[in-house]
Amino acid sequence: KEHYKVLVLGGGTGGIAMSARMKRKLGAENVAVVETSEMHYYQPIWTLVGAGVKSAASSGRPTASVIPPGVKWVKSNVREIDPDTNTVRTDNGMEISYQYLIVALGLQLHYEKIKGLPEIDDWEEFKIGSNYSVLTVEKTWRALQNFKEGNAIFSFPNTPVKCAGAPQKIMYLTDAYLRKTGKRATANVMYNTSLPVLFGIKKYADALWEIVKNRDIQVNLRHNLVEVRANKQEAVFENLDNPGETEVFEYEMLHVTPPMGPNPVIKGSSLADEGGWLDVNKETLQHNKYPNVFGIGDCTNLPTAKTAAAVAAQSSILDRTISKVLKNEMPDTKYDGYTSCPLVTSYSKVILAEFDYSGQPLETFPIDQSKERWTMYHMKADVMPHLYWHGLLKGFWGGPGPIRKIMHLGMK
Ligand code: FAD
Ligand code: UQ1
Repeated sequence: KEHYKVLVLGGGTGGIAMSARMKRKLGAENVAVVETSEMHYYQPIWTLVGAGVKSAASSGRPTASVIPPGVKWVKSNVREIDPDTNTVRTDNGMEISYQYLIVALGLQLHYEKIKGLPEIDDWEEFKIGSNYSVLTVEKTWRALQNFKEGNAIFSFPNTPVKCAGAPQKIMYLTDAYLRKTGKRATANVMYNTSLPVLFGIKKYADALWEIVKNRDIQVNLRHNLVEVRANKQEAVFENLDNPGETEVFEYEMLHVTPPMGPNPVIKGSSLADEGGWLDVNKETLQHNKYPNVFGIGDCTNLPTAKTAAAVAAQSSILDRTISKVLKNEMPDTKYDGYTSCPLVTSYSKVILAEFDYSGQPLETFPIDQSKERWTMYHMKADVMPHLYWHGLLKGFWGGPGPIRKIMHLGMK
């Protein structure tokens, strides 16, 4: 039986960032991370992969290359967490005990909950794509290229999602692509969302409504994708305001955002809240029942939008919380719910949404970020990847809080 002072579950964004920070604090030999995947992906770039701007290959690096040197990589799946005995069991039969546990297992995609959705190998034939997985993101670009005329439909499920802007970013890119290739006049671009709003934060929603109006995009609220009849190229949406009632749309291209849910390993443990998400304190990220357990990222029940930008801000808070706990002191730094979503609205423009728990904008730059800007597109496409691989994953980037303070000096 192996034992580590700090055991990290999940080697995604939050898990690697925290492994780097814990190595710096405690030494590499005291830290282990459990992750089964050979590859680590920078998911935010998939928006641009689906639109043909970047390659899928550019989004991934070997997991071995992102685990901080000296930190132990347990290459297996977490099967069971037992916080009462401080033990984790893995699929390859290991039992690992820990003094402190950091849970960063992400969320689960549920493509299988959409009835009739074909095997991925057949998606090209049936003109389906999805930016949400590395296996399907290139199918989006194929569907875009193969588009002739008809409906381009973009779905948003009736569950919490990661990066809530992504389901519509690819729609704006599709609209732009169809204009560029002269196909827009015979295309109907349609956003069928389960939500009652276009975006959760009013300032940005107002800007987006203006854009969909100007670009002749049709928005159908409270429409939930429940079935795909691929051989007829039909998508079936449930009317959430009138359960049981469905509407069938023909499509020439369908972008699927799958239903999402909590990680099953967490859901099946005493670490979960009633919804199955990791139950953490929303200010300190310490578990609400087990004080030696901490959480970060998409797997948690933190009431903010699930993004890598949020993980960045959470990583510096959690670093500080753990420092205090190690010294038997009370955690003092408080997470404000900071999250960000670069809303790509064309091949050269981004609205940079940033907000916190209050649902109010919390913008880094002293300009109106609800305006479409080229500078923000450049940041999303060319700066963020470096900030991710060399800043966030190395434990050096803890979110833009300090930059925001400098930018707003003397302005507030
Ligand atoms: P993840 O990075 O998903 O990591 C979870 C890890 O846990 C994975 O490596 C997985 O293999 C592992 N795991 C799961 N179960 C087990 C198990 N049982 N045992 C062992 N390991 C396990 N964020 C932004 O900030 N800006 C954006 O513009 C943006 N755009 C996005 C666009 C798309 C299309 C997508 C899909 C996401 C986007 N995001 C964006 C969201 C961002 O990628 C995630 O919020 C972020 O990666 C969450 O990090 P995490 O560590 O919580 O989860
Ligand atoms: C961010 O920190 C981050 O994580 C590295 C992202 O994920 C890719 C983002 O999309 C954004 C917008 C931020 C916030 C950073 C700044 C400079 C506003």
